[in-house]
Amino acid sequence: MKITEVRVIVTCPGRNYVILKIMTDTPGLYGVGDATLNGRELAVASALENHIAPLLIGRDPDSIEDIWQSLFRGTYWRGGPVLMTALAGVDTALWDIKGKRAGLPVYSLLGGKTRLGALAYTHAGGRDVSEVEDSVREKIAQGFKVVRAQIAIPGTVGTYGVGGAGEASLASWKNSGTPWQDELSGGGEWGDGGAMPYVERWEPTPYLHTIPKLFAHLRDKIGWDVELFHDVHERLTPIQAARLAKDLEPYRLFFLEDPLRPEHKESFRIIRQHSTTPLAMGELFHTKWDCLPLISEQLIDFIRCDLGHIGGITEAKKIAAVSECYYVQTAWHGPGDIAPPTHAANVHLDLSVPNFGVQEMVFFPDIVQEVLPGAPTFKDGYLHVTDAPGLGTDIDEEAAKKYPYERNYLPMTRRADGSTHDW
Ligand code: KDG
Ligand code: MG
Repeated sequence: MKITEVRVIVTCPGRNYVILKIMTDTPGLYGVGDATLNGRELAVASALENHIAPLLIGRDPDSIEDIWQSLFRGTYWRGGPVLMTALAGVDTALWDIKGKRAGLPVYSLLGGKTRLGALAYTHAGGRDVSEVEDSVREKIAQGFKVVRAQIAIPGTVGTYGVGGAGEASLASWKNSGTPWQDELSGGGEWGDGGAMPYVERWEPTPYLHTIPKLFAHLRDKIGWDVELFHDVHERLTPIQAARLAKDLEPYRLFFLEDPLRPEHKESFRIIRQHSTTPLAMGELFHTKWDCLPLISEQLIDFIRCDLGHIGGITEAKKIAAVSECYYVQTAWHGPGDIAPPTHAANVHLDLSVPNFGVQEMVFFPDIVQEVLPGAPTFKDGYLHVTDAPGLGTDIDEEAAKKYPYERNYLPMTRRADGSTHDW
C-alpha cells in the first residue's frame, strides 16, 4: 500500500483548525489527522504542504514508527511546537489508516480496553466565588465528577480561564490602561480578522491571595463529593507555586496544573519540598525528553501533554509507558483549540493504558461537528469512542470550504509595570 496524496485543509468553523487527510492507493482508504497549533496555524500548514507532504508520497502508511522517526530525525532541525504539531497530524492520520485497514478501533491496536470509559473533566469559572460555585454546580448537574475551577482576580484584567480566553472582556481590556495595548492592537479590533493579541494584566500577589479563598468557599458550599482542581497556566515563580500548593492542601485538589514555566523543570523540586498537593504538567512540552525528568524524579503526578503537539499517539504511548513505571498518570490536554481527531486519539489511548488518570474535554458546537464529525461522546462523567475502525473521526471537505481561515492570536499577559509575563 502507498500514500498517494496529502491534503492540508485549513478551516475555521468558529475557530481555526488544520486538518491533514492522507490518501492511499486503496480506493476509499484514507486517514484524518489534526495539526492545529493555536495562533500559529499557517506555520504548521506550510511545514506540511511545502516540506513534509512530499516526503510522504509513495511511503507505505503501515510503517508508522519508521515514518515518525524519519520525519523527526530526518529534518536534523527537530522538535519544537510547529514541527511536532505537523508530525502529530501525520501520526494520527496514519493510526486512523491502520485501524481502518485492520477493521479495528485504534484502542484495540493499542492493546485493547482497560476500562469502560475515560473519566472526563471540564472547566468552571466566574467573576467571584459565588459565580464559580454556580458554574461548578452546573457542571456537576451535567454529570461531571472532576471540575477545573478558575476565578477572576481582583485588580487584574482578563484572567485566564474565566469565561473562555476570547471572552476575556475586550471591553475591560480596552479601558484597562494596560501598557502598550494601543501599540499591540495596531489600531485594529480584536476578532476582526486582522487582529492583534489582546493584553491581559496580571499580578501574583492578589492571585495567591484569591485562589485558596476560592477553594475554601467551594469545599464549604459544595462539599467533597466532586474532584476539584486549578490551572495556574505557568504564571508563578517556584516559591510562589510552593506557597500556593501548600495553602491549597486543606482543600485536597485533584491536582494543581502547570504551576511553572516548562523551561524550569528542576524548579518542581521546590514545590515538592513544601507540599503534597498533586501536580500536573505538560501541555507545553514537545517530546518525551521534556517529560522525562519530571516523571523519573516523581516531581509530578499527572503528565498532561497535548497529543497534537508532541507528535501524536506514537510519542504519547511511550510517555504513558514510562509514566507507568513511576506512578505518574495521564491527563492529556483536551481544549477546544485542538480538533476532534486529537480528542479521539486521547480517548483511544485513555481506554488502553493502565495508568490513565483523567481526560480534559469540550462539547464541540454544531458547526465543528458539521465539518469534523465523530468526536468522543460524554455520558455520566465518562468519555467514549465508538468501535468504528480507526479513530472514528472524519472531515467534510465541502463543509470545511464554507469556513475559511481567520487570523487570530492567543492573548498575552503583562504585569502592572508593562513587562511581559507568561500567558
Ligand atoms: O491554546 C492554548 C490553550 O490550549 C490552553 O490555554 C488551554 O491551558 C489550557 C488547558 O488546560 O486547557
Ligand atoms: Mg492548562
